[in-house]
Amino acid sequence: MAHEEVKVLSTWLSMFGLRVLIALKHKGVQYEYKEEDLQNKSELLLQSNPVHKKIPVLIHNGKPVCESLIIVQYIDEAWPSSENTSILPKDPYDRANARFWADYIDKKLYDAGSRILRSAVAEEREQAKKDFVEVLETLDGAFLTFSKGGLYFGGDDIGLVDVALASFLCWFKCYETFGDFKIWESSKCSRLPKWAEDVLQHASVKEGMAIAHPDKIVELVQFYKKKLEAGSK
Ligand SMILES: N[C@@H](CCC(=O)N[C@@H](CS)C(=O)NCC(=O)O)C(=O)O
Ligand SMILES: *[C@@H]1O[C@H](CO)[C@@H](O)[C@H](O)[C@H]1NC(C)=O
Ligand SMILES: *[C@@H]1O[C@H](CO)[C@@H](O)[C@H](O)[C@H]1NC(C)=O
Repeated sequence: MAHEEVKVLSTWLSMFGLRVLIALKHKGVQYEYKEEDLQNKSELLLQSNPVHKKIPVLIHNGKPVCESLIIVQYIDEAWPSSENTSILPKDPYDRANARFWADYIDKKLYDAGSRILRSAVAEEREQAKKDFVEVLETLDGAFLTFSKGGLYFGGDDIGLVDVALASFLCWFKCYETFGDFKIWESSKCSRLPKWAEDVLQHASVKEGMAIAHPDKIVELVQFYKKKLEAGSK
């Protein structure tokens, strides 16, 4: 194959950025990783994603692709490689379902998680925790139909929903620390806790997420919360 240039603009703790790294690892694609400072975005980021000015951005042979789920699907199509590393299922109906649940995660889980970290009012925080757990319980229900007896949403190997959700796992410690609760113990999830253990052991996930240590995320969020509190006094 001709020389390929693959760049990823991201930040180490972004659940959206981590999805892109997991997908690239899964496909065995070599890439250059560029850590962005979101307080001081690079010219390359502003040019590559002029609409949202957000990470992650994948730049493939000079052409930028934005929005994490779109990037993951692009990677799946641009590097079809072996059938076994396909991120989207073959069947159109299965593909539609995978996209539905990945979209559900984006619409519901990120928001509830952010509210756990941000809300200063106890009642709001409790509601956020409840919402967060409910989203996981809904996904837990979807798992059985999805996994067809396999370890992952994708069945015997990871698929789009696994990639979309696994990247959140490195934030769970943070949600638990600042929400003062245990996520799985507060939920009625029967299958997802085991899924979480298994997916974190999956080589592509493990390698893709190696830069995002849960303890470092807790430390950083602590730092920003203190700064915000100091600023509001
Ligand atoms: N829907 C986007 C979300 C990306 C996103 O929220 N990126 C954040 C970091 S996690 C960002 O770049 N924020 C910078 C800003 O908003 O200025 C995706 O899936 O890629
Ligand atoms: C912002 O980034 C540029 C290069 O990307 C660097 O030269 C500059 O010092 C940075 N500014 C701050 C305030 O960090
Ligand atoms: C794909 O998976 C099948 C069944 O799990 C296996 O027999 C085959 O060797 C795999 N192919 C590749 C290229 O990994």
